[in-house]
Amino acid sequence: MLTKHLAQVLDTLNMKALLIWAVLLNFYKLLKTGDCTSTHDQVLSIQVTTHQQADIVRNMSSQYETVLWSPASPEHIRADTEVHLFVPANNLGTVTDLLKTHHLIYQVLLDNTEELIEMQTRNESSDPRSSASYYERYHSLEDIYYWINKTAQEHPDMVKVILIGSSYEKRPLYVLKLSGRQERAEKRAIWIDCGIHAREWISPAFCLWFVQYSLNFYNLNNDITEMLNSMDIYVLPVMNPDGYKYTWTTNRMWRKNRSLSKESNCVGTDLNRNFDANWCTKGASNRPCDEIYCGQFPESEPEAEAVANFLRSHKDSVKLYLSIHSYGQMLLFPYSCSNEEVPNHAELFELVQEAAMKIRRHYRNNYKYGASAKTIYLAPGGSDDWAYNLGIHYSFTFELEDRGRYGFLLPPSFISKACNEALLALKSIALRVIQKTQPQP
Ligand code: 9B3
Ligand code: ZN
Ligand code: ZN
Repeated sequence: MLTKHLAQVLDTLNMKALLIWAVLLNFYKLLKTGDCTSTHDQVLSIQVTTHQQADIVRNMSSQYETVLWSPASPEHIRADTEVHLFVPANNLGTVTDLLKTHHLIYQVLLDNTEELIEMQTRNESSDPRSSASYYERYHSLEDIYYWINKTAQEHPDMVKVILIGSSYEKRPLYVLKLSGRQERAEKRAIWIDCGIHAREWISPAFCLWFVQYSLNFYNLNNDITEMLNSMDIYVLPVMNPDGYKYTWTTNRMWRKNRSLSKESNCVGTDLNRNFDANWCTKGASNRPCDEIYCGQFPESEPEAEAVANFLRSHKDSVKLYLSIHSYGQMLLFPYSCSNEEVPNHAELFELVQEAAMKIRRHYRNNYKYGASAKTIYLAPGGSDDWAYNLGIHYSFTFELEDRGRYGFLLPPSFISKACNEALLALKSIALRVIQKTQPQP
């Protein structure tokens, strides 16, 4: 009897303790995540409606310690633009106060980017509990170099590694040359580059995905078999190794390469503004501190020069040029550097339209498509425009997933869908280009 009573008393005490504990815990959570006291770096989506608001957000993005995610540069912020802005925790109060003062509508797109970054870099060294394959994870630069070597060793009949140059910090730029087992006299070729921009991690992931798919499904999938039998495929998995490395070690939001400027303390040139296509005109910047800095002169950067040299020496065989970026879900073609239409605009438009339609059907996902200048923004110095002017008249830039939900911090679980979509578009375009460029007997 006594023991029963005692047990009841103890029980109520326990309940009370639990209650107090729960209240304290919630209070603590509130403190940690409360609107104005977030302890996390965030990404805000800001709705810019008027010209004055555009001026404010443009200034804000350059004045405070923030990183513009979309558009790539403040000058592209106009009335009626959706702006994605990364704001470090220590600037969040100031930035959101300013937005509120100017009646700018915003929402928190990502309220804890550190957690997402942790997700992207976790199970790097094959976590045995993870069911995701090697290709459904992001990889460090060292891992990718190791993978290049191993892939070539395991498929000596189909893969050759070509060193095309080195980066500013003297890292090697390796291209994988994929070839089918059928010998043909004059082999045409496809060029694919990934990782021009350091923070666009899905891009190198796609290059790895594509190589793996090609090797596994050669002689099993008709499309890839036909592609590899008629074309050699050159794949550059990371055009900007220094920048990519930097995003893994120091700053996840880095875009440019890592070259030191002579005129200022700022680091990095935008490699996709460094090619010789209306170089450094409107849509690029001559200020070394800007995200879209065009560099000292066209091909001033060793990474851009290496790619340009390789393509110049292979320009007769390369029929299709493809550059992989993120994010935004777009299939783009030249020009970006001019509002002018290229001579085969209609033909290129049909190719991306068909590819986008296939993505819509298979994956229920919408991709925008069209000439870059009209679809994304006017921007000179891009690799696709340069390749086009070199004579590679099937030249494209893909912007992979997503549309801004996660942006550059796309979780690993989305890699397979993003890559399969791009693969479908690539196959669709490549097979058409093979038909169109059939050598005349
Ligand atoms: C930019 C240019 Cl200059 C081009 N020729 N093609 C595509 C783009 C868009 C990418 C960029 O460099 O800003 C998007 Se990340
Ligand atoms: Zn945090
Ligand atoms: Zn990019």
